[in-house]
Amino acid sequence: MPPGQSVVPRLRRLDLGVVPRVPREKWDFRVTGAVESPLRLSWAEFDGLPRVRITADFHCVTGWSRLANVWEGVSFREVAARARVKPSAVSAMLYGGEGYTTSLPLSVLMDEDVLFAHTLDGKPLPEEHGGPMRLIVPKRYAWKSAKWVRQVDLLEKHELGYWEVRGYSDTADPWTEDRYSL
Ligand SMILES: Nc1nc2c(c(=O)[nH]1)N[C@H]1C(S)=C(S)[C@@H](COP(=O)(O)O)O[C@H]1N2
Ligand SMILES: [Mo]
Repeated sequence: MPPGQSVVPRLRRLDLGVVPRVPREKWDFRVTGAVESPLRLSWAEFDGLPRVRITADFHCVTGWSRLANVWEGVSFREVAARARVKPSAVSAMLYGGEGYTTSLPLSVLMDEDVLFAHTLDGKPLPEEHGGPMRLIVPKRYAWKSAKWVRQVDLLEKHELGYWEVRGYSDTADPWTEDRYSL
């Protein structure tokens, strides 16, 4: 366990208090910015992409960890390859459907355990935990795991997201208790 964390039996819901509810037939997922082939995927198209499954712990900066979550979804790598990310891209901004943002360097996102997850513990991802789809970045504190992702924008210059501009660490490594940037 990373220092300062304690185990909880279930994920606790933590967000800005707004759940964006989008019917599957209106849902889309866009990949924009520094890419050769911008993508706009319908739910059916996204759901049809090759799947990966990982088992990973989830560490919230407020001190709880839920261990051994089984996430299934589409790897960031897979999406990046389909959009043909330009060599000039250095990072990406993730947009949650309710206005939340977070960003990560491309080198972190290209890790094989980073995925756009639509399934948790064998069931469709519950709405309050980011369904129909969220990012999962197991090696970072959970605010990097954006819920309700609708867009990923590839950047040629790194930018900060919602919590990162409010004093939370941009690197967010649980193992070094890298919680705050102040
Ligand atoms: N879209 C969106 N994603 C978000 C957040 C949010 O407010 N909006 N909160 C983050 C934070 S701070 C945490 S701890 C996790 C919590 O995920 P959970 O509610 O599924 O446990 O979601 C992260 N992703
Ligand atoms: Mo959090």
